[in-house]
Amino acid sequence: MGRKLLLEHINVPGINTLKVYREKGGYKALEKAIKTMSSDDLVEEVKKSGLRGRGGAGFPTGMKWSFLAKPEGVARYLVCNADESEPGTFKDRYLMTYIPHALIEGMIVSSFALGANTSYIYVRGEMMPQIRILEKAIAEAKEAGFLGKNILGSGYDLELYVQPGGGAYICGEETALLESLEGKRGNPRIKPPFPAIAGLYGCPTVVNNVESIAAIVPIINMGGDEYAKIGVGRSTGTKLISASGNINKPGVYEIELGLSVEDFIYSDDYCGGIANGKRLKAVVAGGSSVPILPANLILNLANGEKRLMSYESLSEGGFITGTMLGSGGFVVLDEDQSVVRNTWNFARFYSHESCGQCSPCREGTGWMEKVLHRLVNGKGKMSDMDLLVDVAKKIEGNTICPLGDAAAWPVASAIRHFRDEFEWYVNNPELSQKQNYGLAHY
Ligand code: L3W
Ligand code: SF4
Repeated sequence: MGRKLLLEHINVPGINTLKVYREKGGYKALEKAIKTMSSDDLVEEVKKSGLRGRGGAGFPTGMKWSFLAKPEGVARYLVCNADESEPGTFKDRYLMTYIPHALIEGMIVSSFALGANTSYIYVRGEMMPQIRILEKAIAEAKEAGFLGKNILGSGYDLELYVQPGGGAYICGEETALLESLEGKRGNPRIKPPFPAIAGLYGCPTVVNNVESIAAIVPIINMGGDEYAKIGVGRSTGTKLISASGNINKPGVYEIELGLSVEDFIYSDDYCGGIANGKRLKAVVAGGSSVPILPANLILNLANGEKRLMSYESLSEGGFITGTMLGSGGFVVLDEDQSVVRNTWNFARFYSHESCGQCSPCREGTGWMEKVLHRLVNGKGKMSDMDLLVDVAKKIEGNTICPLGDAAAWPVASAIRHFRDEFEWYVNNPELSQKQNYGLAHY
């Protein structure tokens, strides 16, 4: 088992309360930051840690913080992206439910580092229990003098608000989130300008994921250099993984980056192997927005190499053989699962969630869904696979926000790695409507 920095005390009864959280060392990072460190020291520590955004893109957090514009007399904001909606991803909800003060402490330390006096946690609208939990934790922190005016006698003031989200997946895209927070429809903005220059109400804003902000607490407690010793290469620290699908032990796990994908799937410390003794067919490693990774690119690699749970190893070979660590939504498919049906399911999701601003995404996601629908219903043609790849290529890189790419990659990669399975649906129209492809094929 690797080190636990975020979930070390997750099973301690009452860890959701301020009292128990403090007994376990909570709010020490805040005291250290506010009493002994400057804004610049804090940004430097986060840079040294090598922390990369845990929401999906993996952008270096310290670098993002250092991009924040600081014009005289203009407010700055920190906004936490808690609009967790990526299929297969439930780690932020877990953190907010069971150890909410980890996020609140991270928010206060990070707001102090960025010079923000008003900060927001934008929580997915469906997560009402988590919204209440966070509001309670904020009230406790305020009562203890960790929020509000003159925090711990430092002269620093911070108000922290929880905002329920607009109820659409696209509101998790950072600029759509800011639009929604401003009370408008959650449509993504064209970047640049990035939020670091013009974000909430046109002011400099940092948007960070829940897990990224919670990770600031151990980074300040242990120091950026120590944090950077965990992990592999440019993938430093620990990462929460939401594991689901055909595994024996679904759940949220904290891993040290650099663990092998094989160990993560088969070790009893984590997923505990494939359920019912089946064989591994494929993994979708980073929520639904990433290319699918077939078993032959995970197990028994040449020269005994290992595919690692890291930003680099999962994107090795780029779009051709790689996937992405993304948000850490790790969905495992066994030999009985149909990649074609799975791909259609994802396509349906993106077609429904496209905000419709750009034509390639609005039209392309709809067409991919329609073509995949006819394939799984035994009405597909041999030319459909090339048609799907063509549509995916026309979406990729031609849209305002990453939802377009996120819709295109799973389709294109599924056809690349599992074309025979798509062809089976065309050649077996009768069976394809009734029978699970996996069972029929293997
Ligand atoms: C200032 C520059 N800031 C980049 C900032 C930018 C953003 C961050 C990363 O997409 C991914 C997506 C999904 N000056 C900057 C700069 N920044 N250059 O860096 O930006 P970007 O555009 O690479 O990504 P993104 O828009 O944050 C996120 C993938 O995550 N994903 C989705 C997960 C969704 C959830 C959810 O449930 N809501 O987790 C999953 O894999 O496909 O690739 O802050 O401003 N020059
Ligand atoms: Fe909207 Fe899709 Fe364009 Fe993103 S890529 S702005 S979701 S239409």
